[in-house]
Order: sequence, then structure tokens, then C-alpha cells
Amino acid sequence: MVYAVAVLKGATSVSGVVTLTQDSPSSPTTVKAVITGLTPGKHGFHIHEFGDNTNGCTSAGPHYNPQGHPHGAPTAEKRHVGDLGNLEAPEKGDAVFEITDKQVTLFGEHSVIGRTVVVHALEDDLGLGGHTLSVTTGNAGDRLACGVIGISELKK
Ligand SMILES: [Cu+2]
Ligand SMILES: [Zn+2]
Repeated sequence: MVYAVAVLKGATSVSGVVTLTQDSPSSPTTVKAVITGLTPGKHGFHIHEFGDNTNGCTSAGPHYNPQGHPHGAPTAEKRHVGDLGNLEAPEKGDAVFEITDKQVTLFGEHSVIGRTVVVHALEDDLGLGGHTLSVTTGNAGDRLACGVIGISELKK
């Protein structure tokens, strides 16, 4: 069992905590997030390639994509590993997100530990928006907050 966590912060008032858990290399990974300060509606939510926040969330680079696939929905077979779709903020209160995913892993060569979780200003169009950015980023706009995924203590 591996537990990992990312604490999201940025230049805006958006912040949050993301936890990732995976039983074994062959099991899916559960990603849970609670994000504060978002405008109501959908916001793109991804794992980006680099665990580098030197220049804010920009230096996290592109979506983590070890297979060289186009951007897509979390349900797409061929997508960036980092494509977690959208989290949806309610009219009042925090955005709460949970996904169980077979492509994100905390084990081995393609582990996402040390990479960055990013939440965006706009909705991720899941590759279908027809914009030039749809196939690379889902045209999800600015990076509001981000945090590097680190190894966490086992839950009590
Ligand atoms: Cu992103
Ligand atoms: Zn992507």
C-alpha cells in the first residue's frame, strides 16, 4: 500500500489537499481532493509532468504523458496518464472529488510521485472542444493552484 499527498497552493486564494492511495502495482489508484476557493462550476484537474514549482505552477510542465497519447477524458483508453478530467465546485463550499483510476500509479517507472497536481480556472473540454489547445490541455485555462505529490505516512 502506498499513500501520497499533494498540498495545493498558488497565486490565487484557491488551495486544497489531494490524496492518492494504491494497494499494489496491479490495483487502481484512488485520488481524492478537497479544494477551497474555486468559482462554482467545472475546473480542469490534472497531474503535470514535473514536480517543479520554481516558477509557480507553470514550471510543472505539460500533462504527464509517458505514452505520447493525445489529451482525453479520464474514461478514455488513450489519454495522458495525468488526465483526471474535471472537479466541480458547488455554489457554496468546497469542491470534493474522487476517482478510482487504472492509469495513475504510485509504483515503478511511471509513478506520479514527485509530479504536480494542478487545478485550472476553466473546464477541461476532455479533448473535444475543437480548440487548438483541446488535444494538449483540454483548453482548461490558467493554473490556479498546484502541489507536488509526495509520499505520505500510512493512515492511522
Ligand atoms: Cu492541468
Ligand atoms: Zn492531458
